[in-house]
Amino acid sequence: MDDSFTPKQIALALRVSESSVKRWCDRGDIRTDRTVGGHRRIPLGFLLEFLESTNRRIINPNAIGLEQMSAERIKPAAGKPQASELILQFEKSLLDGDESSCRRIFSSWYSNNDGFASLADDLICPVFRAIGNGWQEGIVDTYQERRGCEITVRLILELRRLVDEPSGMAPLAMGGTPSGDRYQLPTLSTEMVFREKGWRTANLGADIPFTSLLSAARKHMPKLFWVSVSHVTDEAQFLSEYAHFASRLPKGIILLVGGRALTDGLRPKMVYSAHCDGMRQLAVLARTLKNGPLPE
Ligand code: B12
Repeated sequence: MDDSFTPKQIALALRVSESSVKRWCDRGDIRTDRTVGGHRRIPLGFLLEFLESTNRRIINPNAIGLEQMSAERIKPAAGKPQASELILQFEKSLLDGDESSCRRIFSSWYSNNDGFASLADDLICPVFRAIGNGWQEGIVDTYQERRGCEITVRLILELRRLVDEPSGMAPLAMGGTPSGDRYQLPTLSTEMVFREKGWRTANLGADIPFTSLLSAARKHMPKLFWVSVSHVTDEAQFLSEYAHFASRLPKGIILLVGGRALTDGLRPKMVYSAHCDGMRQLAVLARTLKNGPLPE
């Protein structure tokens, strides 16, 4: 097999348009060779580099004759070969709305890996990233994305029931997403990680005004309050409302922030006690803080 491909082959393999692939080649996102006649050719190594750096995956390996190749060679950076298979299956099952298949993959991943953090960081997050890219490219319909979220929320809640109820003495972690942010999966995942690490938890849900988040914190006095930020409509308004919230949060409550929308431009303008990029990092923090003293 010739280990280099045309943009059209790559487009079929990734299920994106050929013009997108050509654009990526011309922007240098995918390193590209040229034939004597000036046509673009993408060697396998350069394709793998691109997949790793963008967390994309090959959806249709047959298009580039990769069906013979070991899964190891087409895996995303962090996954095991077996894991990459499950990732592809999970994405397909979510897009098909096949909840039973999604449940099987969820359980299999959960029992073979180290806790919920891996499920969130290594399965849910990359699969939804791919679904988001598919939606952007127009090959995933909006209803497929929404239904995928609904299914995933239900599966997480099913898992939640399996995690032992923490004792009444356990510290409380509470949080949600602010106004305009409708993303349920990140805040629900945050709750799961705390719960697994033995905290009592209260996920307040999505799209809650900062004034109301503050009321909840004052009423229940959790040890930790998380603010999950996946979407910011107006940065100036967000920063002003956040600052008001953070400055009035009762002293001693640990303020944790996280989420895709906390860019390097935004986050330095916020005051908080801790920030995590992902659920694995959060799992370490949750374990460390559980028995630790409250900060001054
Ligand atoms: C599902 C989805 C939606 C759904 C969510 C429904 C629901 N019930 O939750 C809805 C319909 C709300 C939606 C709407 C929109 N969406 Co949307 N959406 C997505 C999608 C496909 C998945 C998001 C998700 O839940 N991922 C799973 C979670 C678990 O992964 P994660 O967010 O990356 O979180 C990880 C880390 O960031 C971290 N983390 C996250 N939060 C927190 C919090 C704490 C405390 C901690 C410690 C860690 C942490 O840990 C997580 C696990 O590893 C993404 C694609 C993508 N790249 O993610 C697009 C995406 C984010 N959406 C996008 C867009 C454009 C929109 C809209 C603006 C569309 C529109 N025109 O209306 C709106 C804005 C919505 C709003 N006002 O909130 C774009 C954003 C582009 C950009 N660069 O800004 C994306 C990237 C799709 C794309 N490729 O174009 N969306």
